[in-house]
Amino acid sequence: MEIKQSEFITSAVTPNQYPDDTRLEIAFVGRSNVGKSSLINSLTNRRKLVKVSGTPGKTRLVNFFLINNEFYFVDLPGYGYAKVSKVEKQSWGQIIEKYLVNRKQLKKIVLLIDCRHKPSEDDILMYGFIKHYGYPCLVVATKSDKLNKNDLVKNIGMIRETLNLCEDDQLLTFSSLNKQGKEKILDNLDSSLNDK
Ligand SMILES: Nc1nc2c(ncn2[C@@H]2O[C@H](COP(=O)(O)OP(=O)(O)O)[C@@H](O)[C@H]2O)c(=O)[nH]1
Ligand SMILES: [Mg+2]
Repeated sequence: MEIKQSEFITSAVTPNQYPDDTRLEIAFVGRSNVGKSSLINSLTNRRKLVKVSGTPGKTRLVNFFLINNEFYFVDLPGYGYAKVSKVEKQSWGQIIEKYLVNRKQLKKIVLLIDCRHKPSEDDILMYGFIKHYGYPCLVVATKSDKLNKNDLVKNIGMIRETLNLCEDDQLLTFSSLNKQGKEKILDNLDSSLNDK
């Protein structure tokens, strides 16, 4: 799949603000600073479709981008930012949950994990959430340029194990610096969009 066109459509908090559309969706989620904006920009060949590392943890919005006029990328708010209050954490959970409940056009969730670190409690909860609602998941281990090959292989195993990844869910690595893994991720998303 090649992404030729990408366009910001809207930011939403509540479901009545989501686009009134039945086109399929792929959602992206992960802790803040994991490289989510950088991944979306790389996949869409855009430098600034999504803002990279502004104030971490400050965006509590679900952002919809129309891709190739065919489907949406949905950028979910990042989590795990240490300085947010309990109330903010609750509102984050509610925003995510409202989106995940019953989203028929949602074909896959891309969960981003920094390849250098063991998945956090929040990452484990998020993966559980995704599986609870029954969505297929692609785990992307980000910032692969930061590790040598041996350590990367080792950490991929560790991430799989820590998340207790089910057999159907794939894990791919990615670097926004050298674009390692970009084609495989696009192929993976393409097949999710095309299987009926
Ligand atoms: N070395 C390296 N740094 C990255 C990579 N992806 C993102 N970053 C850096 O990590 C920080 C957070 O990136 P961003 O995309 O804004 O993360 P987000 O908060 O998850 O949207 C920024 O300083 C990026 O330049 C990567 O693949 N390799
Ligand atoms: Mg971001």
